[in-house]
Amino acid sequence: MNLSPLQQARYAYKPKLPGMLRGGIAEISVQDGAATISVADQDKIKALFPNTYGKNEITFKKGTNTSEARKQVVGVILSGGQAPGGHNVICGLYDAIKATDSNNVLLGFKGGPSGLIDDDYVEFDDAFIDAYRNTGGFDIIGSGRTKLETEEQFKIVTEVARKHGLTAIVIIGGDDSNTNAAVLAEYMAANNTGVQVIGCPKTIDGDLKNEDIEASFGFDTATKTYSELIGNIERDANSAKKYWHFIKVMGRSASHVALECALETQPNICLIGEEVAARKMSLSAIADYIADSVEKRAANGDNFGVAIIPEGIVEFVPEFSMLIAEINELLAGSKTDEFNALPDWSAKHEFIRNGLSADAFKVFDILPQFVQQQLFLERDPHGNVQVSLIESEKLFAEMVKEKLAARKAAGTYKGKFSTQHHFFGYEGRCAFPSNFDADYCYSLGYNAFMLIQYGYTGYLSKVSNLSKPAEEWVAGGMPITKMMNVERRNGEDKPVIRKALVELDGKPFKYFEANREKWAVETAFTYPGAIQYYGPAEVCDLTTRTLALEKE
Ligand code: FBP
Repeated sequence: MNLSPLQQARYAYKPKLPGMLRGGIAEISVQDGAATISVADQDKIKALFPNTYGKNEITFKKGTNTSEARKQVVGVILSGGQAPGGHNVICGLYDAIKATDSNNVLLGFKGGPSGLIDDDYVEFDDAFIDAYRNTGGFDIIGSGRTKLETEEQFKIVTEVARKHGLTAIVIIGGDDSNTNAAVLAEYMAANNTGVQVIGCPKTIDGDLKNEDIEASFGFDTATKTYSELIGNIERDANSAKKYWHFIKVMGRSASHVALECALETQPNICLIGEEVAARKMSLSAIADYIADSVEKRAANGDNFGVAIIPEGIVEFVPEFSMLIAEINELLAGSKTDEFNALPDWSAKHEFIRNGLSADAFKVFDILPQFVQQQLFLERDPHGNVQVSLIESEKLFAEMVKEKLAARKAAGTYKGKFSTQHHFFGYEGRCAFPSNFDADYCYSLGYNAFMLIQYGYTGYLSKVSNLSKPAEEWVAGGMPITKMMNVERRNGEDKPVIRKALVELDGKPFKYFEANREKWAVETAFTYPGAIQYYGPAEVCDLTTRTLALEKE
């Protein structure tokens, strides 16, 4: 294999563990905390999880290891979208397993949760693991989005576990995957299989966090990668002084990624989906808001700027959600075939005009034609609109252009408006993990094994106090049921981990809100530069602005 110099150097990097996990397995003891209850719907969650509900939170500390010595055979899966640091979770898990007993075994099930169903696995050894230390990506065993949720799937997993003598399964995933980890843990306990299930909090979207989990892994590296690119674009914009750049950043639903990038780079505009929903902003109001900044900057002679658009934005616009719901209805069942058989776009447009309510058609009608067509042509296997494919960065650039043309005609705006468009998503999901993510992920994996060794199940591996140096981090575990409530999903009440949206009264948003009017008019760009792996800790080990502000 050809290795880049950085890859070789990163192999040698020794991730930092929380102080309490340093000094060897024999010196890690456990301290029981308070019993837990779920964040809401306690009676319902308790009834659904009779074997795993209400357990104590726990913290590891230095002391004599009192866990029972037994051979451990652990299976691990990566679930959902890639996030930098996933490899290090597996490396930390492996190191703790082998440090406890070299006869212990770690199996990696391939391609995500489906690997557990298909019994497609690899047994890790030192050489295998060493080739992935401190690297980005999930290619060590691959990932997938199959959901482990049905009784039938659980029976197969139990069979696979029995075949390999698995004592535990570690699920590295987001809110949905960890919800499924809790359900699997309950099933395994209820059926006396002896298989423990532990989750690890992953997602670049940053929406798996709560009073216990301070950050999901991958958010740090992904936002730093996007912020580097956005800073570079800002500098280009400020050099050329001729383009407005519309930059969409990933985050399927919540706007944490966009907000963090804005805090890092101070762009002229950053939309926050949660605010758009709270203020019930229309598409036209959003376009006016951006056009105001363009106009004010143009009055100062600055015909350039940068606007950050979160990937999930359109779903937060109430009128747009209504339009999507009507389109899904309009093309339900055989009507898709009828629509597809129409000869051209003008016939299709007529079909749409006749099928939508007057209000929905009004919204449809203000959309640029390429977005109108995207709404109808790119559909998921269930026939639903694929909102994530909508090029919202182009949509808003186009709508702002129309607003400015009207303002020019009215004589209020005299500037020039040329745009460039970008989408940053996949660029950040497999970057070499920052020191923070390399350390955090390794710690999560190492800690996950301590939870297994001490016999816990249905717990999320928890490492907190993350805004402090790693030495001061606190390692422990939290029953996943504590983070759950009941929500309506696909017409059914389901126990799920509550997704964390941007809090409009939280410190990160408040800081942004207090500064954004200035940023909208002045050129207050900041240039974070590339992630640094070697050098002073205040440059290399810095965590996100979001976490720093939350922990202020
Ligand atoms: P997870 O929630 O699984 O961590 O994935 C998040 C994400 O990176 C989103 O930001 C993005 O919308 C999505 O995955 C894209 O994934 P895919 O290419 O599978 O649609």
